[in-house]
Amino acid sequence: KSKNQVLAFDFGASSGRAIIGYLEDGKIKMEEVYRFSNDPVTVGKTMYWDTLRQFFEIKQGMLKAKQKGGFKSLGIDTWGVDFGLLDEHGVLLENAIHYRDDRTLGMQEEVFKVLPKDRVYNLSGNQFENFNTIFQVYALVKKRPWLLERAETLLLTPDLFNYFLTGEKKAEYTMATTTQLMDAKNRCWSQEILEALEIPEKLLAEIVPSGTTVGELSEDICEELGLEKAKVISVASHDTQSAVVAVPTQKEDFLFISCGTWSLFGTELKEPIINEDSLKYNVSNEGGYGNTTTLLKNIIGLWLVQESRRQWMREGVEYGFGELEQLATKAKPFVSFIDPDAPEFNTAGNIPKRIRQFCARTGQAIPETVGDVVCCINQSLALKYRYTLEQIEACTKKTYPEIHMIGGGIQSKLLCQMTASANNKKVIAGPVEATALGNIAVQLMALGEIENLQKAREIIRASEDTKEYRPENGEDWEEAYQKFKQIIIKEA
Ligand code: LFR
Repeated sequence: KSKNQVLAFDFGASSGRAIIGYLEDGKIKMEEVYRFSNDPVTVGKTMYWDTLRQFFEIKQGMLKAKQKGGFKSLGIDTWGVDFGLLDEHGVLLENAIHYRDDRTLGMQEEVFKVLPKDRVYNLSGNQFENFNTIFQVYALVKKRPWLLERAETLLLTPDLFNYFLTGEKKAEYTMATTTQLMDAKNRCWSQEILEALEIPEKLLAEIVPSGTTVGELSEDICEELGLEKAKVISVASHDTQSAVVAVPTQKEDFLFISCGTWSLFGTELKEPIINEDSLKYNVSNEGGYGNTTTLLKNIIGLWLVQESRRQWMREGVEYGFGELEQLATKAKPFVSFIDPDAPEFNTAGNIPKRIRQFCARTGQAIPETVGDVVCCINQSLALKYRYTLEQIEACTKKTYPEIHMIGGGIQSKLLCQMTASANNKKVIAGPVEATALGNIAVQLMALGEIENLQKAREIIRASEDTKEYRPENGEDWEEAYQKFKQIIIKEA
C-alpha cells in the first residue's frame, strides 16, 4: 500500500463522511472510515448549522483515520455559499446560518436598488438564488449591521474549518465563486459589488487556487488527538466542483449532471460566458479546479424526494429510496408535471401537498398515491434537465452527444433512464462517489502523485465502473416535454 494516504471530508446537506484514499496500481482506492449526520438546528426563526458539532465530527473522522494507518493530508468539501464570522481574536461570532433560512427573502430587490441586476450579473456571472452569500451578507447589512461591525473575517464553510485546523485564513477559489461577490472575469473579489453594498473588503480573505496547501494541522490539535503532522489542502472545496473533477471523460467539451440533494447541470469552460442569453437563462459561471469555469444551472434535484420521504415519515410511514423508486415505476407515467424549481418547493415541509396544489392550480390530474408523487417528481426533473440542456446549448453554441451523470443520486436508475429518454441522449452514469474521488484526486495532485486534471480523470475512469442508459419511448417524452414547457411558460 502506498504510504500516501489522504483523508477526504465530504459534507452533504444531511450527512458527512470521512474517506481515506490512496493510489494503487494506477487506481484510486477508497475506504469510508466515518459517517455522521449533519443536522441543521432551528432556534426561534433562524435555521443554523451546528458548526461546532461539525468540527467535532472532523476530529472524530481524523481519529478513525489514525486507526486506519493515518493520513499525509486532508481536504474538506461542503455545499456552497454559507459562512462563519470571526472576531479579531479569531473566535466564531455565531453559528453559521443555513442557506435555506429565509432571512434573505426580498434581499435581491434590496441589492438591485443599489446595484442593478444586470450589473451584478455582468460582474459575478452567477445564477441569482436567494441563498447566495451576497444576499445573506446584505441581510446582515440591512438587519444586523452591528454583527458585521464586530466581524473581522468572513470564511466560507470549508475555509472556516481549514482555519480551525491550521490557524490560516484563506478563501479557496471554487468556493469563493459561489458567493456572487467575485469578479468572474478577473477572478478576484469585486470592488464594485463590495463598495455598492457597503461590505467591508477586509472581511474577505485572500483567494487561493484549489489544491493550495493552506498549512499544517496545528500543534494543539495534533497534541489533543495524538496525530502526526499532516497538510491541510484546500481542495476544490465546493462539493460540486470536487464532483466535476471526477467526471470520467477525456473530452474537452462534455456535459455533466451532478446528482444529489441538488442537481447541477453544466459544462466545463476555459472562460466564463457572460452575455444576454446567460443572463436571460440565469445560468451560473462557477469556478472549477485549475482555474476552469463551469457554466451550470442549479436545479432543485432529489431534495424533492428526500423531503417528501421525510413528510411521509412524519405521517408515520417510512419508505426506503429503493422502495419509492419501485412505487414510481408502477405508477401511470406522463400524467402530471411540476416545475421542480418553483419557489414553494424550496423550503422544508409538506412537499407532496405542495405538488398536489401545483397540479390543481395548473389544471392537471392530481398525483394521489406515493408512487404517483415520486413518478411526477422524477419525470419533472428529467424534463427540467432537457429544458436546461437547451439553455446551456444556446449559451455555448455547441451540442453534445452524451450526458455524464455523477454523484449519489445516480443510484436512482429510474432518474438516469428518464434523463436519457427526456433528453434523447446517451447517459453515462458514474462514479457514484464523484465528490469524494474529486477531493482525493486534488489532494493527490497537490502531493505530486498525480500530474494533472486530465491524468486524474484517466485514473478515475480506470478506477470506477460506469453504466450507460439509452433513450427510450421517444414520442411519449417529446409530447410530455411540450406539455411541460407550456406549464413552465404559463407559470413564469
Ligand atoms: C450542492 C451545492 C450547490 C449549491 C448548493 C447550496 O451540494 O453545493 O452547488 O448551489 O449546494 O450551497
